[in-house]
Amino acid sequence: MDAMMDVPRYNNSVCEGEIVYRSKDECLSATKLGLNMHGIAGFSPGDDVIPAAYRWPVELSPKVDYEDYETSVPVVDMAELYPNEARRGLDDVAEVAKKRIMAEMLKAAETWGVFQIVNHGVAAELMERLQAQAHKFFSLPMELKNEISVNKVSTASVLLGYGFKVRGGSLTQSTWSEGLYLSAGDVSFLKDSANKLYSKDCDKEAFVSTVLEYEAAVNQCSLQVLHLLAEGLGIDPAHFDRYLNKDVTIQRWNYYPPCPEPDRTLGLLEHTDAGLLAAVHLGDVGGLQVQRDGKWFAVRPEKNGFAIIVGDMLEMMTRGRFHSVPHRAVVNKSKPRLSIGSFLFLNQTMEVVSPTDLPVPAAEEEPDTRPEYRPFTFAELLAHKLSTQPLRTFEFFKVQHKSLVPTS
Ligand SMILES: O=C(O)CCC(=O)C(=O)O
Repeated sequence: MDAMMDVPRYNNSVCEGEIVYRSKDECLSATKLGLNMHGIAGFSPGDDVIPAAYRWPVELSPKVDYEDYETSVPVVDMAELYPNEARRGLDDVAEVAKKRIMAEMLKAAETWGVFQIVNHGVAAELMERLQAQAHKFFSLPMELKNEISVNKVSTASVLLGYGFKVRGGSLTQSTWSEGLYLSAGDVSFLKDSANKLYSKDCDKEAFVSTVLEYEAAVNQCSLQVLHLLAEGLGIDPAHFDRYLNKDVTIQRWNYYPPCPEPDRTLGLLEHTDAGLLAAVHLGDVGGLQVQRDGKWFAVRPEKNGFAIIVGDMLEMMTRGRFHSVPHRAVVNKSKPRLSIGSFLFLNQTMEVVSPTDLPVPAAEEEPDTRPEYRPFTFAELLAHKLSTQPLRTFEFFKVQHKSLVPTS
C-alpha cells in the first residue's frame, strides 16, 4: 500500500473511524516532516536534490530569500470602517477614517499595485477553517486529487480543479507547488468534488459549506476594497460592478511543500492576475514576492491579512493609473506554506473599451497620452494569458494613442 495512504489527516469535524490531528499545528508539523510531498513528482522526503523537471534556469531562479523583508508593501488597517457600538453614530469620524483608508489604498495601487489589508471584517476563525480544509485536501492521495484534475473538470470559460500551474509560454519546468481552483458560484461542482474526495457525509458537508462561507465573506470584502478604490478615483463606487460576474467567483488554493534547493526552483512563476483584483490570504509563512521597478520584494505576511493584488483589467480600465503587479511565489527549506487566493471574476462576454468606460479625466491642458486598448472581452484576455503571455497580458490589446501617431 502507498505509504501516503497511512497519513492521518487534520479534520476539523470529527468523523467516526478517521485518524484526526487535534489542531492545525499538529497537522502542520506532520507536513513539515515531509509527509505531504507527494504532489512533487519524482521526489521523496529526505532527498537533498530536486528532480530535474523542477530545476529552473539560473537567470529565472529567485535571488531574494523568502524571508528577506527588506521593504514591505503598504499595510492598510480597515478597523475604523467597522466601528464598535460606542463609536457608532460618529459619522464625521468614520468619514475621516474612510478618506484616510481610501487615500492609502489609492497610493498603494498606483505605486506598488499591491497592499495588505488587516481588520477587514472577515473572521479569523473562518480563515483558519478554510486553511484546515485546504491542508486536508492537499494531504489526500494523488489518485483522489486527480479525480478532480483540471483537465477533467474545467469548462471552456472557467478553470476548475486540481493541478493547474501557471507556466511561462515556452517554459516546460514545473513549479514546486500544488494548486486547486474552486468556484463557489458552481455549487454542483463543489458537491460533486466533495463526493469524489471524501467518503463521510460530515467531511463532504464541511468542505462545501466552508468554501461557500469563506467565498461569500471574502467577496464582500474584495468588493468593498474595489468600491473604495473607485471612490478614491472620483468615480461612482459601484462603477466596476457592471463587469463582474457575480455568479462566478474563483478561489485558488496553493500548497508549497518544503524544498531542499529553494534557490533553484519557484513555487509559482512570475505572473500578473487577469481580473480586477485578488485577495490572497498569505498564511503565516513568507513566500509571495512582488516586483517594483524591476526589483523583487518579499512580502511579510500580516497575521490574518489579505494581500490585495491589482490585476490586468484594473490597470487597463484605469488607463495605467493603477499598476498590475508582477508577482511570484518562492519556497523555502523547512516550512510548508499555504496561500488562498480569491479572485473577483469578470463577465466573460462583455466588451471592454477603457477610454469611454472610465470617466476619469486626464490632467487639464495636457494631451491625453494615456494608453488605449482595442475593445476586447475578458474571455479573450484570459485565453491569451493562458496560452502565451502570463505577464501584463493587457499590453497585447494596446493601440498606439492617436496623438502619438504621426500625421502625414
Ligand atoms: O502564494 C502566493 O502568495 C501567491 C499566489 C498567487 O499569486 C496566485 O494564486 O495567483
